[in-house]
Amino acid sequence: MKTFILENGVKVFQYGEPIDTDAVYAEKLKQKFDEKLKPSFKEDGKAIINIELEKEDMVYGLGGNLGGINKRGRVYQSYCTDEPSHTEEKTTLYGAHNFFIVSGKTHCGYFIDFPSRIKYDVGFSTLDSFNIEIFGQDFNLYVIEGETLEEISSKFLQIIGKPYVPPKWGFGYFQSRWGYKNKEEVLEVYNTFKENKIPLEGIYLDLDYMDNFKDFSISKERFDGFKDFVEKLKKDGTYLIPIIDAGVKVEKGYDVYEEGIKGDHFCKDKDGKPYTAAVWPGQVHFPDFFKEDTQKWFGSKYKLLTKSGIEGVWNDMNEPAIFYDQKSIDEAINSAIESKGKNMDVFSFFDLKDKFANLANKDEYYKSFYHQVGNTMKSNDEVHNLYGHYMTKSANIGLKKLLDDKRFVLISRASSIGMHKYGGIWTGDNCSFWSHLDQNIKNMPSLNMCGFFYTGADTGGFGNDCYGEMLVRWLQFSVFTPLLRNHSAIGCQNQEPYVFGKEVKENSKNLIKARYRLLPYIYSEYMKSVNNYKLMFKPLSFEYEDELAKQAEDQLFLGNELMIAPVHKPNHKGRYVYLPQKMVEVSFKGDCESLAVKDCGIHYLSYELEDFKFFLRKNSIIPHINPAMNVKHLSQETLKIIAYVDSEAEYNLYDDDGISHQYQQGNSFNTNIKITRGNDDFIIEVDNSNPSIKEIEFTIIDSSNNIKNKKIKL
Ligand code: MIG
Repeated sequence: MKTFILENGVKVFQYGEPIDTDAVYAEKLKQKFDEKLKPSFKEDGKAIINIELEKEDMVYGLGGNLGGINKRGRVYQSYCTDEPSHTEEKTTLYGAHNFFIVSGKTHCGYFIDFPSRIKYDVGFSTLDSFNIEIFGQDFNLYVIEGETLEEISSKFLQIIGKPYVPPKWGFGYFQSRWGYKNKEEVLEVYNTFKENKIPLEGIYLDLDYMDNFKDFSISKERFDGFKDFVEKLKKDGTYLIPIIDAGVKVEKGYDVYEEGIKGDHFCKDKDGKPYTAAVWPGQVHFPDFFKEDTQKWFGSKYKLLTKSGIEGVWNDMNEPAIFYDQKSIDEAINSAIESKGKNMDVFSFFDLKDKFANLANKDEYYKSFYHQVGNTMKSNDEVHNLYGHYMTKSANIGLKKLLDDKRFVLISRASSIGMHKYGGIWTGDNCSFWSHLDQNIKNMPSLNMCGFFYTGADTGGFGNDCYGEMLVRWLQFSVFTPLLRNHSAIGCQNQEPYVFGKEVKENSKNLIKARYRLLPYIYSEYMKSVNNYKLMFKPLSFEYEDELAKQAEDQLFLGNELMIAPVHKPNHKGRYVYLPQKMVEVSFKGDCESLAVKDCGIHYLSYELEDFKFFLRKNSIIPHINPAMNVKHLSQETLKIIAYVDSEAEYNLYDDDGISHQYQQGNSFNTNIKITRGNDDFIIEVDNSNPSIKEIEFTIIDSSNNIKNKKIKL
């Protein structure tokens, strides 16, 4: 064991010879410490860590896993998996997010930097024991100490580096569906949004646009004239975002396949031949994204899309998902043939059925192909969780070059900590279930803790049939999430905001407009979180220590100003909300807003389908603007302010060009607004460097529900 310290005081315990995972960049200085958690190293090659849990301890983090904000009482695994059924017993989904905080009388954060399987039993088998099984003995353990949960999260964000930043248009509303089968159908979606005056930032293109599921190909039959189509929509500020899958189709004459073979870019089987498995295109090879020249090569292929005007992509199936390999499907087919005509006993029947049912994503597949990691070959299993991470790194490198340093939208399904630098993630194939809306709420702060800021779930649910009430409720929450995308699976009920009748259409439209109204705030909070290593979404318990705050798992702070408390159950006309302090309930109805001061405590508040509500914290200010059909058409000329001022409130509205990487050099606009309560009036001070803001309209409420309106020309 070796020990190090990082500049911000984080302690590192190095066991064995860990593989570089691209997660932590901070410089390590040698220093001696006592072990904080003493792993035991087992003969089977695993390492075990055990943390005793006190009754009051809570466990936070673990990113995109299912379960609560408090992770106690469940088992989780880090092993990126294409798991299309997010039911309660599932332990692993698409991400490997190995950061968590144990919080009770004291708080401590831990990051296990290891690229293969880790199993967390958080007080499941034994109530008071947190048992961690690491499937290897070479890893770094980071111990992050601090006085508060916010301090620990912040220190962790510092050592993993700043999250990916999309262009400002990435914060708009996106429509998506697997099964928009041709240009005409996509155009119809675009036109229907227009006719109904529902804002639309872009449309995601799923597998349907490709020629035979081939990466970097466009179907001539279904998407002829792709470039003109892309450019035409873009003129109006509407972007198309095509999908790219991890596997490259094995097909003679197909350029990506041929180049991949020639350049030795594919993962190898045990005999050193390109590894073959089957996914959407049938047989595929997987690019070996662990090799730098493969990252560069694959990244450069995105040119086929960027040259048509594309400025955003989504990377899918990069766990990597495998439907079957030849050996396993042959075995299944052979046992079916052998059983033909036989009187099978029930167990043989189940065996046969399972042979087919369990073909996808078998453990043995991941042990049977290899990556070049430095100078050695490692089985995918040994470095499994880095595959999607490096695919997204490859796309990031490629797009940055191809788009001349312009920002782009890039999201990935699989991820591990470190990938947050290169792209965002969506939370995969959820369903149109109320419990999955609830899960979406719980995931936001956990994902933030692990560095994933540009994230959101498929609004309305991916699998199963959505219906009007559910879509509206989902939007009432997801209009706050940085990635806002309504996506659904082929074969399910369509769930565009206009398909469920007039009322749902109007309500959805108002909610999407509310997103555009709040965009300056959402963007500002996103950028400040990135720049200052802060969480954008926080559980209430990060600031309040009372029992009700700790249990409030369906309410979140967004920045320091807002608290959100969405309705996530059917047939409700409102909900109980816990206010840990005095706040103002803000309701947007159409273009008007109403404000009401609420005392600290539990309230039953009405929240109807035509409402949009959030809570403004005491002594806080939020900005908003008039909505528009997309970011290109937004104007900040008149900035509007809602403020709840008891004594003094201040807000710094961050803005920048929204398209370049200039923000990294600190090129930004700042509008600092300070409101102080004087004897009989409010004193307003504005310090503004944003040339696009010409006037500010204030609505200020005090603790006695008195409202004042003011206007300032700049
Ligand atoms: O096997 O591309 O999570 O968003 O629509 C399914 C089709 C493959 C999984 C993604 C989903 C996408 C779907 N993909």
